[in-house]
Amino acid sequence: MRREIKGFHHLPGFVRSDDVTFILETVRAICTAAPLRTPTMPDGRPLHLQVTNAGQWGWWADRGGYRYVDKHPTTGALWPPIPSALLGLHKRALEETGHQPFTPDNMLINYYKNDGSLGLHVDKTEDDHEAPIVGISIGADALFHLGGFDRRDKVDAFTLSSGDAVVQGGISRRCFHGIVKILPTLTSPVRDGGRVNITFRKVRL
Ligand code: MD3
Ligand code: FE
Repeated sequence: MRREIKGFHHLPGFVRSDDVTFILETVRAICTAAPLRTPTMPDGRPLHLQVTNAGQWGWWADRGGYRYVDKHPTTGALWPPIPSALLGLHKRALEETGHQPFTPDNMLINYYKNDGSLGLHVDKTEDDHEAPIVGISIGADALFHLGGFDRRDKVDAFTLSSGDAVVQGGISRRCFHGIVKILPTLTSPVRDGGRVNITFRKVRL
C-alpha cells in the first residue's frame, strides 16, 4: 500500500531484504570510522537514540546546540563519504515519487535500541528547506507519527518496517513528526533487535 499526505510518501518494501543486509554492513563500516554518539538537548539532556553521519555535513547535537558540522566532533575526522550504492537508493526514491534528482550532502544514521524514541519535532537545521528528505528504515518496526505545522495538530500514525522508504517533499517537510516507540519484532536483521534509520538530506544551498 502506498500513501501520500501533504507531500509525505510512504513506500513500503522499497528495499529488498538482501539489500537491507548490504545497507547494514555499509552502516556498520561508517560507524567504525565515525562512532555513534547520543545527542543531547542544549541543556544536556540526552535524546533516546544514537547518531552518526556520512557525507560533507553531519548533524550533531550537544550543549553547543543542534547544528551541522563538517567533522566528527569527538574524533576530529571528516565524515566518511556517502557510499555510492546508497546514493543509488536515494536516486530511485526520488524517481519513484516524482522529484528531480539531486546529490545529498548529508546521510544521517539514527540507531534506536528497543526502548529508543524521538520526540515530536520539525527538522529546521538545514539551510535548504526545499529539497525532499529521503528516509530508509532497517530492523525493528517503529510507530511513526506525522502531524501538522503546530505541535498540537492531530497526527497520522504509520508503522515503518524494515526496507520501507519515506520521502518528505512539499509541505510535509515543515510538519511535526517523531518515533513514538520501537515495536517488538521477532526477527530483525539488526543485532539485539534495534532499529536503524538513514536519512538523506541537502543541508547547504
Ligand atoms: C517527516 N527521523 O532524523 S525519518 C530525523 O525514523 C527523523 O529516525 C525519523 O525524524 C526516524 O529527523 C524519521 C523520516 C523523516 C525525516 C524527516 C521528516 C520524516 C519526516 C521531516 C518532516 C516530516
Ligand atoms: Fe526529523
